[in-house]
Amino acid sequence: EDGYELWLRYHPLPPAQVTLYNHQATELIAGAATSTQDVTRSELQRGLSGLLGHTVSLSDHITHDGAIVVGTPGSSALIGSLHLNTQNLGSDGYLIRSVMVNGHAATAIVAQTDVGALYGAFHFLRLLQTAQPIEHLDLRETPRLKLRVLDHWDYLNGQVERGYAGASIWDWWKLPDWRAPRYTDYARANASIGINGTVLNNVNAGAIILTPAYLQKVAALADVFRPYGIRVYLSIRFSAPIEIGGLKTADPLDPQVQAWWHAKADEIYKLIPDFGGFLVKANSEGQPGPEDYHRTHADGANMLADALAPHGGVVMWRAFVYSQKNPEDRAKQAYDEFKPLDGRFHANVLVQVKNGPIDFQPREPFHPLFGAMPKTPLMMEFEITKEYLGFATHLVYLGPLFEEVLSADTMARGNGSTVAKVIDGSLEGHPLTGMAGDANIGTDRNWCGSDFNQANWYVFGRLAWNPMQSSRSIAEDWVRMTFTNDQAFVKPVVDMMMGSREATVDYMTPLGLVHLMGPGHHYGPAPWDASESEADWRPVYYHRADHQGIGFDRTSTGSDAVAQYAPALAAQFNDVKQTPEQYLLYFHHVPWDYRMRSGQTLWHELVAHYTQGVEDVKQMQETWQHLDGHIDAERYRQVAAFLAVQEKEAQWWRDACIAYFQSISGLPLPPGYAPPQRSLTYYESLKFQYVPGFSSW
Ligand code: BDP
Repeated sequence: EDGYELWLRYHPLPPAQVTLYNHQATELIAGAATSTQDVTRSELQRGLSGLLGHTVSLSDHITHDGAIVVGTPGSSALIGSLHLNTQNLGSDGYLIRSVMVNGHAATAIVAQTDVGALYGAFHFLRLLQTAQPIEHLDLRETPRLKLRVLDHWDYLNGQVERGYAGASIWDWWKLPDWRAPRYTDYARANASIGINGTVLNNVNAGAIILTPAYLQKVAALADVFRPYGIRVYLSIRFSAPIEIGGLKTADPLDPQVQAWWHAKADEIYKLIPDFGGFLVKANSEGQPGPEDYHRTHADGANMLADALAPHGGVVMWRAFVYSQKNPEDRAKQAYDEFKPLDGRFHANVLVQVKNGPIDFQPREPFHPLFGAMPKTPLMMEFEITKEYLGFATHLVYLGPLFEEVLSADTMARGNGSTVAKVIDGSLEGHPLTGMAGDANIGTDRNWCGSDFNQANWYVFGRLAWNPMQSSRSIAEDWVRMTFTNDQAFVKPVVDMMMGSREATVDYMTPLGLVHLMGPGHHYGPAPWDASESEADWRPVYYHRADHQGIGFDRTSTGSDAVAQYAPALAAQFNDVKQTPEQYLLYFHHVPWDYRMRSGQTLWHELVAHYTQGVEDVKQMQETWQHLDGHIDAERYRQVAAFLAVQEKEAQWWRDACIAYFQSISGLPLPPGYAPPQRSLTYYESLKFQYVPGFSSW
């Protein structure tokens, strides 16, 4: 098996399971009057016949016990006659109910819209795939977030920024004439987890995507995705009116510029009536933006929003601003620029905020903008691709990272004001809500560069549907669907996944350290590095280790970044004793001999964490070794090989970081800890060329 099927792996279930399910899957009653109904019906046919090993016949009325009926009251008289309460299901929700119809037991998958029914069908298949009972069903699901979107960092030349799974899956050259079958499988996978939007191109956008030839290509993709309830969005270049419009300016308050964007929006919607809208990275890392004209982010976002509003489109305006405005502490910039703009954005703008204030690190505190802009819908941005967490080869399940952020308490409206409640709109009553994930998808046969990376795409979608879910239960579903229901496999693998992120934090950046990765490419350790042109791209800027101690002082006597959090949290983070130790060096510069809660010195614990990270990876390898034979050899072997890479690189991380920090602290290793295998000079001498996702753009 090569992993292409992802979690939609409809292989025959064990015979005992099939016998049981056969009673509840005797026939399928599903309309095919619309394209969405059509794909729903074929997915159920494909899934059921794959899982049960025989074709489930189609019927237009119920003739046996065990029928499966799918659709909406509006499109099916049979479903209408069931009088199920479909109120409040909204556009995407669904019911799955065991019902009696004319004396026959049946399962009804019912929604108000075709897309809702499609989501219900995928959920029903998941029940079979994960070996759940299906005879007394009473399920009701509605998404908590409206926009559930993948952001592709794909360039039109086929490269994927921070992509570790091959090239871009969009074959722009052959579009619009050739619509690769893979696009349909991509849509199926996304719809199966509720993803309903895709931004096709990189946030570092060129203007070309907005030219007529490319819009035709975009429209072809939109046609493929439409039956699956997926809208396309585009990243736009703010200066496009100059580059492809022949204007002299891109000033958002200039009437000609406004007219250009209005006309561009009209042109797009003529081709793509359900176009989603624009994603914008402006005045960040060299991108153009409204500040080039002394206008604010709100001026820029609103100008685009006004052009899209007549068509129902939205603007996702990123808060990831990053320039040399806050040299003292880069962590503060987004809050400083955006907080004053709260209330100034038009109704169809979402401000898209990365989960943490630095940049998708293995661990950092939640972004202080969450809870700080009550009048603005804030959209979460997670990075699914593992730019800072070992690329494709390290096994790191991101569910616990996402869950940690979503369940963090902003205290914006007292206890319980979690980030999840900020982004689902419930805290401040926003109807427009969303979550974006920077995709980890490429042309590799297994889509994501490794089998376990698929779990990160999966958990993102499931959490975007409901950010209150537990990442463990999602991992369990994924393992069952992707590999097997064999409990002897499921339990240890889920445990391994759940511990994998903490292991990575330990061998890369424990105790609140961030951004120790190699310059630019972000591969491997380089805590010594000071070569980058910008101060806040350099690891030494972040850890600030000196002979006395280590850590970034963000307290009131330091950069005062703590003040960007709600007062109760600010007070907690300001106090070294109250700060959770996992964020210690993020908020405080602490002496090497500082006593930790364990009674050990900081230096001792730092070494202990680095060492523990390596031990944990060894443990993961051992767990996997015991599982040989439970799954196919092809996937088994690749995971085993990648775990060996991870072990080697965890050791490298540990040794390089300990060697470097020891050269600064001047302290001996605590007793019982092995010295680094090589010298600091050796680790510093390592250079990397053609690193994936980086070197060629
Ligand atoms: C950084 C990545 C860079 C992205 C940037 C962004 O290194 O490639 O362009 O984020 O999100 O983490 O805009």
